[in-house]
Parts: sequence; structure tokens; C-alpha cells
Amino acid sequence: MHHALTRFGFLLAASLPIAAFAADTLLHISAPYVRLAPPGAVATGAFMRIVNDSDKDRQLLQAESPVARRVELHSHVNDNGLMKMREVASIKIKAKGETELKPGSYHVMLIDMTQSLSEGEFVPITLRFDDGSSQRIEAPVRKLQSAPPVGKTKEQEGISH
Ligand SMILES: [Cu+2]
Repeated sequence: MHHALTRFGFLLAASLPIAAFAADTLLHISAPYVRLAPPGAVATGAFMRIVNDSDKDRQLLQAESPVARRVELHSHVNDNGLMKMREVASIKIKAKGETELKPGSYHVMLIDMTQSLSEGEFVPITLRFDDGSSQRIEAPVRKLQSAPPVGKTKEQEGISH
């Protein structure tokens, strides 16, 4: 009995990375992170790079996370010099291309959060794409400087690409 349990545990552990990898071999998500929100904040953004190795354009349609009651896909638009977030129905990742979700641009918005997040914590996020595939990622919470006012450079935001 003890032997069987040990063996089961080993198989389970060994199968996890394979399952995650096989979920979708053509859409690759890298460098995900969630912005550390100030205490009491009810929303924050999640960012990542999505590479589409397929020869078809793909759309990110939906995201979910247990830390937020509502999750939206957002873009940032310049409205008469004011940067405003706007919900979008999808985020496109071109065939053989990539889309970067980053501050001041596309992002996943975690709204009405169920818990406060601390730096270094990993936030599970499930992403659903228009080919029916979905991927679950674990995005670490990172402390960024406050949202950059209009006109600040990427260097000043403390983000490198
Ligand atoms: Cu937003």
C-alpha cells in the first residue's frame, strides 16, 4: 500500500509539467506577472507576453482567476491626452507573431478581488483562446512603480522589454 501511494505520487508529480505543456503547443505565454496593488485596492492588472507560433491569427477571448470576481481584457487608449483603460472583447495575437500585455497597453484586469495579494505570491490565471484552447498560468505578484503619468518613458516605468 505504501509503495503504491509513493508510486502514484511520483507519477502525478511527473505528469504535471507535461500536461501544462501539452495544453497548447502553439500559443506560448511567458513572463507573466501581476502588479502589486496598494493595500485596499480592489483591482489590479496582469501582464504577459503571448507568442503565436501557428499560421493563424489567434484571439485571447477571456481570462479568469480565483482572486477576482470579475476579470476583463483591457486596452489603454489616449483620450485627449488622458490614458484611459477600456474593456475589449478580445486581444489579437497575429499568426507567427506576438502580443505583449504590458502597463499602458493591453492587460488582463483583475476586478473586485477576493483577497489582497502580496509580493512574490503566485496568482493562477486561466486564459481562453478562440481556438478553444485554454491555458492556466501562475503569475507572480511584482511591485512596480505607480502607474506612469502620460509622457513617461518605458525606462522610467521600470519595465524593460
Ligand atoms: Cu484595466
